[in-house]
Amino acid sequence: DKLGIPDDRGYITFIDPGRDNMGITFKHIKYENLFIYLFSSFLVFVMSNVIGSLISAATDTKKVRDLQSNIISTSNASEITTDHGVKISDTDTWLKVTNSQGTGPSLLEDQIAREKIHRFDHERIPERVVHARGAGAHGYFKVFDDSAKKYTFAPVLTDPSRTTPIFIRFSTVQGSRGSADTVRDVRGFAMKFYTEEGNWDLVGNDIPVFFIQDAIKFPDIIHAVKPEPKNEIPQGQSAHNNFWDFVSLQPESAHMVMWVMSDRGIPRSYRMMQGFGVNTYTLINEEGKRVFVKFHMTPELGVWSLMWDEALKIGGQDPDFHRRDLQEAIDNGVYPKWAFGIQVIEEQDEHKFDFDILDATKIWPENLVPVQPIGEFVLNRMVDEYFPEVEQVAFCTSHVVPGIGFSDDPLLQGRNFSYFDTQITRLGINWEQLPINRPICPVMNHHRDGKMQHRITTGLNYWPNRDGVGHPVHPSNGGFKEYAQRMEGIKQRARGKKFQEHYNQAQLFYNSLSQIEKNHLASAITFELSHCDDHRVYEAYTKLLNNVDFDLAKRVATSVNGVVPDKPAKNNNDQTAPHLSQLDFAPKTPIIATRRIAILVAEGFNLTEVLAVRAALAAAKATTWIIGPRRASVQSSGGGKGLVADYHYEGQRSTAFDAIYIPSGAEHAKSLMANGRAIHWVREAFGHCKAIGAIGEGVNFLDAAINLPEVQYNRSADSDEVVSSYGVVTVGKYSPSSAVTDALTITRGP
Ligand code: HDE
Repeated sequence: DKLGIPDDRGYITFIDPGRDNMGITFKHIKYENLFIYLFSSFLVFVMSNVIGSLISAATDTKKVRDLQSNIISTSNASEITTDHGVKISDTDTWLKVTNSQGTGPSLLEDQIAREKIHRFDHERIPERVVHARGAGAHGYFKVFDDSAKKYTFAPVLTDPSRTTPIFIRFSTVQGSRGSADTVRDVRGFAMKFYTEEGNWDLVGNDIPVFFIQDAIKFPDIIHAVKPEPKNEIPQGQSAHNNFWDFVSLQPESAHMVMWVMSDRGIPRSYRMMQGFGVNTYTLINEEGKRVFVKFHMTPELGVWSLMWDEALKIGGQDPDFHRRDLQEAIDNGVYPKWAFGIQVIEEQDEHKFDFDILDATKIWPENLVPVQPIGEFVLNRMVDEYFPEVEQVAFCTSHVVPGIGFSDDPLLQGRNFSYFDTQITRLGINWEQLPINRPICPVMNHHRDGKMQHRITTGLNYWPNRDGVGHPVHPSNGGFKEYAQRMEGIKQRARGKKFQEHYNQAQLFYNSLSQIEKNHLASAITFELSHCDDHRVYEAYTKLLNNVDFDLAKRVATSVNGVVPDKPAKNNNDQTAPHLSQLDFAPKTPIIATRRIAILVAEGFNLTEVLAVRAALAAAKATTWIIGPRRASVQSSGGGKGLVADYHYEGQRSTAFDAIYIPSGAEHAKSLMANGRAIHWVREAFGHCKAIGAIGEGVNFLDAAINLPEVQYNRSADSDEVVSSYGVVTVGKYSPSSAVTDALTITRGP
């Protein structure tokens, strides 16, 4: 009723159509500023369209264009045919010999029905032996400058004029293809760079170390963690006897176990995870000099995790939580972004450290070897079809490009054999010809035939040949050349001397965590060992834990009937290192972009206020969802038309959201108070440490639901002062002042 009429303070409210994808925004600004506002809106409109077209240019990478030639749309070819191209007149009825009733035996002669069933029977391929469940997206990679030139001549890492198309597949390790996303596990972070010099696969994880030092142990650790062989239980979990049995007998896993049991094991989003190449690789520069390198990916949004209780619940409520989250962010144009960094150790410094730099159970602490940011990458395009892209993408650690090489890291050496091999079982020998895997640069060689050969190559198929075709390329013209490494040694099965020490860095990691993270870690190990019923297992692990930390071991052992130590098994020298605690990654200015905010409403809520808060949140690129008593129109105060709820209270749980906002409105607050599910909504969110905001009568509801004396509220109906305690932000009266909207756009804390 006040639209377009300046109020007594000279403010005017008007509808601003289409500034964002919510369609309508209410604006409330000073009358005399109206012209400036509209002019600036026009500029924003023009600029966003210019930026929009630049973004779509970046989405359209050379790899995306390459894939287009394989895309067939069902919408522009509406007629159905057999695989051999004959049009089909009936897809619903098998050819039969019918009696007078129209029934009778089906005929094998029906080649159309046979083809349909055959094709269906063979739709599945073996899932990955590990990392079976995953999600993937396209994007691009760019370096900031040529600062890495002193280490490598690889243009992908040194040429700032290049935009390299990438594809990333995130995954869990233990569960099968249909398992839940939010289980406690390591996450795969596998990157394919489609460079002009060939594909470079950086197959990493969200944790910088690994369970084992030597690749020959991989089948053992995986057999131990996977569901137990006798009954295929448990799915998507390491909380069972066999896993803890193995790690108690394999102390080199102690460091990695600390990481997986920390909050890193239950990320909030793939977009909020660090990535690590884990293994030690090498870089070679134009002078032929070699350095050791580790690769780091650091998310712009910070490194955030779920609470364990949330993770458990989401596992049932939305098993696709992380997959959906990636899709939602990309669909909303808030593209996930990471900085790309390298840690470098000169060859002559290889033995300078008290750990072996080739041991994948060790990090290179950043106080000793800082990460140098050299570039960034963005994911900006979801796949067109899951199977041909995410399921058929195949990574190989052995795929490097000139300027990048391997090291003698014994885990990497074994991986370099395993990945190619496993793709043959999964996809067949010609897997590199699949659209998602084929390089964007020319491929030419004398490999031939094999199942599902797609190329038709004319000419000679061996080298040397009389035509001189398909010839090797000199390194000065881009031919791959291995680094000439001096070698001398004894052939034996052995591990390096420094590979024998297993607890220093497990301790370093634990020491570097905040108290909250330590508590979570202790609870996680307690949960896991509580699920082991063989006393030999939980006794052995609690005993081992005392080598990491005395207090931790005591705490866990007491809870799980383990071996409670009376003194530390190993001195704790209290050493810490930067960037091991997730808190070190919190963005300096909190970012609310892509966070999901639930607006809890009942009949009689304050619409103007909800629209204003919603617009403020949308401007900060958060998404808002109306949760109401029914998924239909919910009236606003004074019987207004209100809004259509996105979900019924029962249709979504608080676990799917990062924060909740409860608007004012007397009737609405009363109804919420009388609704057990609504009360559960905010209690659960509070228990999960989420930000909760309330205004006016919404505060009364909040107070009734979270009846804790420690939480302070602003209940004063005429005060717009923001009171914030325990993540609960309240204000008596809504005003369009920035303090209120700023307060409501806080992200949740750690
Ligand atoms: Fe893997 N790993 N791995 N792995 N790994 C596979 O390859 C293997 C290891 C990682 O999204 C398999 O294509 C061995 C470390 C990711 O498609 C297989 C060893 C790291 C993915 C394989 C390791 C990883 C895989 C199964 C011990 C972090 C998923 C399917 C030496 C740096 C890639 C496949 C995707 C997948 C073998 C250890 C990461 C069997 C032998 C360490 C992200 O080849």
